[in-house]
Amino acid sequence: MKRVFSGIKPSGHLTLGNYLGAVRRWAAVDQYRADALFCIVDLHALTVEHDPARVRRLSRQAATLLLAAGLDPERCTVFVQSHVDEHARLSYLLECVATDGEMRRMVQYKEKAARERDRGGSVRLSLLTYPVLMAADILAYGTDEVPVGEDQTQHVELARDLAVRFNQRYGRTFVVPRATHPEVAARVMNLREPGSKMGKSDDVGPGIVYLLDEPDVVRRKVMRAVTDSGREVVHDSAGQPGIANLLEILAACTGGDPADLSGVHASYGALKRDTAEAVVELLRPVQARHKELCADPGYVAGVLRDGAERARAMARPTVDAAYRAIGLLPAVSDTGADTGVDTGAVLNAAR
Ligand code: AQP
Repeated sequence: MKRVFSGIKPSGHLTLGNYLGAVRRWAAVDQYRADALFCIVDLHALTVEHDPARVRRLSRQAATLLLAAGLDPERCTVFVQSHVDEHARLSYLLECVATDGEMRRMVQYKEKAARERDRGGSVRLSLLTYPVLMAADILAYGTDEVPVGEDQTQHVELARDLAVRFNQRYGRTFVVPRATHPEVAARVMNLREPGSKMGKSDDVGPGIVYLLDEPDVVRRKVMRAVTDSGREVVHDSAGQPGIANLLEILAACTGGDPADLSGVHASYGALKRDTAEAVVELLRPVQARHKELCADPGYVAGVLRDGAERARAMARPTVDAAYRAIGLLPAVSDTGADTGVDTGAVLNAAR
């Protein structure tokens, strides 16, 4: 069975972009077809200025929403990154394989660092290095596939590069993963700025639909989406990015193809009305289940506790093998050879 790993960062409230680009697929497809792990990657939320109480609150909320979206702890492992030390342990080893130039080329680093500097703030070192931590998140589990939105492609490529490099230098230790994306809505754009991704930590709030937005708030945001200067409702990402974004969202909500929706609506207003209603209906069951789960925080905490235990047991053999492969002396007596790595056995044990 394939191993799947993906994560979500508690850096803001979950958005429609998170749902259509990642979470919906995790719940509808990945947990059924693979041995799947889904992680609240809380350490990644510390790479920019943060409020500790808010990160804690958002971590709980993200976990509750993942379960509300349909992740079933009987079928997949749901856990919090900081509960499993193996992520940080492995991250340091991978930093010893990655290069500084490689990190500085990361688009998200360049964009976020520029934003921090514009605000007059300082750039945390972790903002530069977190893609290595993300590689560790993925590689620790012998992951084959990483279901993500398009924005994460470069980071998964880095994980692949580091896995290949490590294996070449120190012996085959890691599975080389690959990213998978949804066919539609792999990059949902901000409704007010269709040139920018709908990101949960963005400043342009009115252009972001949050999973917990009330129906009327969703309607208002969609009805006020920026449209383009043309009048025809056609799918043309380059010429009409605002309309193309709405068509992608509508198609993703209704299970269609955005190109097939070209010409169906007589006006921008009609498209917006249909899109708003489709989003409201899509979110309705998630919001209802979220409300139920909020009444039972002990259940969510239990899922996370069990998930962390399972995840630890899955990650430890691979991370221990990487420690031995790279040349670190085992803390306890080890009967293995000098390298300490029986790579085939480790890869199998991790799966
Ligand atoms: N707009 C989006 N369209 C499609 N997929 C998206 N994802 C995020 N935004 C979109 C996918 O959701 C998963 C979790 O994302 P994340 O928590 O890593 O990042 P974020 O929601 O984009 O949050 P931030 O804080 O605003 O992060 P940055 O600025 O780093 O992007 C991922 O699979 C992601 O692809």
